[in-house]
Amino acid sequence: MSDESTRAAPADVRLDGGEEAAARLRAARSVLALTGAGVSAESGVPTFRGPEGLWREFRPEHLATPEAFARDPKLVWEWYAWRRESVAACRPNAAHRALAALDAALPSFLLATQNVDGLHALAGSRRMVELHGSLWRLRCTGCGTVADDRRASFPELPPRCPCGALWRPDIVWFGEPLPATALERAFAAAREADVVLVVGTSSLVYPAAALPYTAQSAGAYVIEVNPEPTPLSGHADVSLRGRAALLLPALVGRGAEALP
Ligand code: BJW
Ligand code: ZN
Repeated sequence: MSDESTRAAPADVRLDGGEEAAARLRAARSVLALTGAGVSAESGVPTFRGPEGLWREFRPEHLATPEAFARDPKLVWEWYAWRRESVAACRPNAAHRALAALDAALPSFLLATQNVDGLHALAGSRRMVELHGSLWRLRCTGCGTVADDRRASFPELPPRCPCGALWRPDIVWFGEPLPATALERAFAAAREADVVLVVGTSSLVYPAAALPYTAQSAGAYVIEVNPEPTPLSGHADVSLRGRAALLLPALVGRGAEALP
């Protein structure tokens, strides 16, 4: 999927309420970025909620829970096989690249993503935790082996580990705990951050949604980037209304000029 329409932010792009945000980012020593499905929307990856969301067609409790997998692993795997195939054709957009540039420029930085699509890593982000797992990893329900897997298709669905038990996607479903080390790193970064960038998330799913509040309580300046208001909007120090692939390059570009 091309991102030509979003490759360059116009030089005169207006960041309503963004001057202060850019200045805070320019002055920041330690930044936490929290991203959600909206950051990949302009790469062609569907979001979960909203008019075009994945869950307009599929009920989450039918597919994204351990109970659903126990009831019908083939159905759940068909959904994931379809998503792997469609996401494999998607490429990072200007928002992913802007966050990779911040990673490269700042002394202290962490990207905590809720996304499972792998596009941040493809864009070059390095200091990153995947809070909800990855579409590109499998976990054995028997022996617990975790394996990277980018196969375009599987010989049979549901796929099986060499030990004979079923593979499941290494993704955090509702009611399951988030990976402990990733979560600890994210909350530690939230407590240390001068600035938190919250991009493309509905801020509904916990515990990830708690990160900006933790950071703000510890003194951080919170910048939200989202075309729609969310439950965080009234609490963020500034809420920039617009598409991530347009606003982030402008915000980070201005901030990046003076970064050490
Ligand atoms: C753009 C844009 C553009 C569009 N540019 N923006 C407290 C209160 C109530 C409930 C709970 C609570 N704490 C925990 C819970 C339960 C639950 C939860 O949060 N439920 C809420 C929904 C109420 N949480 C959990 O169950 C978590 N586990 C847990 O808490 O475990 C506790 C435990 C401890 C110890 C032992 C056992 C248990 C797990 C949560 C797992 C979330 N997993 C999912 C799906 C996985 C399936 C899959 O991917 O295959 O992860 S849910 C789904 O939502 C996915 C996402 O990562 C996550 C967040 O969604 P996101 O990214 O915000 O996407 P959208 O679609 O919601 O929003 C997109 C946004 O982008 C919108 O705002 C658009 O406007 C915007 N946008 N275009 C910028 N171009
Ligand atoms: Zn196994």
